[in-house]
Amino acid sequence: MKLGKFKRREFIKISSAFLASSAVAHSGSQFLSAESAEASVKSGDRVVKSICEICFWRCGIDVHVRDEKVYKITGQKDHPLSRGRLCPRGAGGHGLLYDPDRLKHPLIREIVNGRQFFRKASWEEAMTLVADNVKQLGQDYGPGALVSFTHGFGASFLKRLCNSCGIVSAPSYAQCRGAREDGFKLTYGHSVGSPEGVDVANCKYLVVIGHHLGENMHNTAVQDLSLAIKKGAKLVAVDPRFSVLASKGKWLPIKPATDIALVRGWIHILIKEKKYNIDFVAQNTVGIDELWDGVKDATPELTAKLTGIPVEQVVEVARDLARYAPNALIHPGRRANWYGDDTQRARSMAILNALLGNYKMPGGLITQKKYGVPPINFPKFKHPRVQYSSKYPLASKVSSFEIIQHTLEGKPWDIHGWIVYGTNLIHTSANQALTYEAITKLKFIASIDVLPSEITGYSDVILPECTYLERYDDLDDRTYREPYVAIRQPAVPPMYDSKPGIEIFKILAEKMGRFDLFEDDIETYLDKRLKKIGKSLEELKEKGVFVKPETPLYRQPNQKLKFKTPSGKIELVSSKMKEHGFDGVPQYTPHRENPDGYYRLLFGRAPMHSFGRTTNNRILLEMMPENTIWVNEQAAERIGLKDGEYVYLVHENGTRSNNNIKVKLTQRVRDDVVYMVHGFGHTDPRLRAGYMKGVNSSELTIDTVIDPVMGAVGIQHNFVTFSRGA
Ligand SMILES: Nc1nc2c(c(=O)[nH]1)N[C@H]1C(S)=C(S)[C@@H](COP(=O)(O)OP(=O)(O)OC[C@H]3O[C@@H](n4cnc5c(=O)[nH]c(N)nc54)[C@H](O)[C@@H]3O)O[C@H]1N2
Ligand SMILES: Nc1nc2c(c(=O)[nH]1)N[C@H]1C(S)=C(S)[C@@H](COP(=O)(O)OP(=O)(O)OC[C@H]3O[C@@H](n4cnc5c(=O)[nH]c(N)nc54)[C@H](O)[C@@H]3O)O[C@H]1N2
Ligand code: SF4
Ligand SMILES: [Mo]
Repeated sequence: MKLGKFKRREFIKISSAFLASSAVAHSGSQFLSAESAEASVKSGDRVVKSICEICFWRCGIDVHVRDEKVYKITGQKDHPLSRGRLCPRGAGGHGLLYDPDRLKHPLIREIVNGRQFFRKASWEEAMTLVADNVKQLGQDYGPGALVSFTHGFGASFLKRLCNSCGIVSAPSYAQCRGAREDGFKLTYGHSVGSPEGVDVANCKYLVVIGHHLGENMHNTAVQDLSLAIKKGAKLVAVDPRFSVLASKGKWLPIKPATDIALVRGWIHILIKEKKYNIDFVAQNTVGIDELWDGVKDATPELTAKLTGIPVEQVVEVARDLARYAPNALIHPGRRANWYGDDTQRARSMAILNALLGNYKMPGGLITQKKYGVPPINFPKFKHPRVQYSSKYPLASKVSSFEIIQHTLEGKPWDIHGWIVYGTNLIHTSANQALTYEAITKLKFIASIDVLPSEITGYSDVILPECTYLERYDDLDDRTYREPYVAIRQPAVPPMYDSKPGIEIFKILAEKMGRFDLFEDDIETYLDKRLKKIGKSLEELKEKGVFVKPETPLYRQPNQKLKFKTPSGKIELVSSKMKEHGFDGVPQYTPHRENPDGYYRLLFGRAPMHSFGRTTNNRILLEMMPENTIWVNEQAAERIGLKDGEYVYLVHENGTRSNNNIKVKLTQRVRDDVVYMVHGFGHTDPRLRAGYMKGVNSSELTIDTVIDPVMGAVGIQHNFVTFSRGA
């Protein structure tokens, strides 16, 4: 294919007839409903131990197979991330496997008489086309001309390929937890990690700020929360919305975007009343005096005025934190990129934890370890590389949002091609118009996905990966409180003409003349890795997971601690922040207020869905078929909105949502915000079950405020109103 053949890359909505016909063929016979998952066990059934991929927690799963069909998925007992249980999404994962809308064959964009469409292609043809474009872009435009966007565990093999020749970025840095990770790293010398290094199960007093655990359903994180509640832990939920978590404890309905002011207020009280852990702070931190200078003005009265939380409650929570310390915790949260000052909010939370002396104490912040299976070192590409350097001085990773901007601007270097694996950039990245414009400028896009998600409609080549239930991936060996290594293995062979990522990237490497980047087959590779720790693939396939015996989590009283910060101590005042001209002590700066008649658009998760990746899953759609817009009852009365009616949402800049959304009137949100679950409202009709069901919040997350420290994309300064007209 000639580069830049499609001057205007149109979104291809309906693919050719074969897709429809094969979908029909599979929809009746292979799709299993939730009821059939209840079927009792028969002799001859087999159980395959593997790892879930419906979200990024990676629980251990037992995949139950009968007559070569997956009929049930349950939680692996011995896997530390599932402990025998799954969340509803993991249990309904076979809804993805048997989704009749799955990508089934490689597809290539064609143009005939001005009409663009996808035609079915062989793997040989599709992969040759990808390899030729990759090589050509490199020749014509030099290093960095091709970049990759990846999300999900399966991306490890693409990373192996790209790390040596291109730029890889994931939306989880710019749009999810980047600011949290960097904020904690600046303070403690290490980030929080995923799964988070927190000992919630043993916590006696837990303050959670804008992290609605229970609706955001990370399996063992929720199990730990239930354990803590059972043991009598007190909970405080700081959220403009009465979350499920808020219903289990104290609700502080904070005015949005004022959280730094609240945390500064708490720091003020702890220092003023000398209720912080004076010994711990003296031994392990630097900057307490400067911290006090920096928060002196954050009186309880001012805090109450800024946040809308009554002064007595501000004081009560601060004192309770001190009373329960060191078994008290300010949870670091997860999706932390909100308002453009998020590194500072994360820093403020990190500092408050330090004052409580909860580091490596029951119920506090903990550090975690890997099981530690050494990697196999493959040779690297010796390509010239772009020296990526972010314009944000303390960015620790590549921002996917910045890469999209670079693509559009053509600087600091030329980007002409994207490889997109496992991330639906259209619905994931803020400011859709920017993404569309960047796409128009590109000469080549290849996407690797399991579903015809929106991004694939803009691609030149679509490579259908088989689902996580049909493939091996690399070993899961990441940090956790109980170090473990787990296996993902196929429960059933790949359906249709789909392939595992490892095969796709091996073919691509070979087409680029590299035969030494991958083993001949994945089983040999995994076995070789496991032999390095004296184990075998056979054993891991059988057990599913190896867990290290007890590793100590807590510190001894007065144990000397060392931190990887410039001072070697916890930095209450950050030397690096100061060095780069930022406040060493987090300050609060007021944010934009609602324009008249507009409501701040907030969003979050629902237990039965993961973003847009499950909103075409028939099993999960049965539990939650669409999202709703939560509107405060009094606010609705003022403007005449009725419960259950469908409305369009209109952004301040005039953009209207593609679809309408059902109104849910409730007392559970403040009257200055509206709230929806993110991930609904697919606009690609190939996703037949999820097409136009509800609204996608990303259509309205248009305005961004970028964190000057590390580039986090704040997307919560978007204001909407309602329209009944189509
Ligand atoms: N407006 C708004 N934007 C947000 C958020 C928000 O709340 N609101 N949340 C942000 C957060 S926290 C995150 S983490 C990101 C998430 O962003 P994404 O990870 O992009 O989320 P998804 O929309 O689920 O897209 C995942 C894509 O991977 C595909 N996929 C699923 N399984 C596989 C697989 O096994 N192999 C391959 N190759 N593909 C697969 C799915 O079909 C889908 O196209 O979004 C961020 N963006
Ligand atoms: N079921 C399910 N669970 C998931 C996921 C999923 O898709 N589905 N995704 C996973 C991923 S990748 C992530 S990052 C996490 C995200 O989970 P969280 O970290 O909990 O983030 P959100 O889901 O965006 O929820 C944001 C919460 O913050 C509140 N909020 C909004 N603005 C403010 C504010 O100004 N101040 C305060 N204090 N609160 C505010 C909202 O009302 C909402 O309750 O969930 C994970 N768990
Ligand atoms: S939390 Fe749920 S969706 Fe996420 S990996 Fe575990 S079972 Fe799967
Ligand atoms: Mo996330």
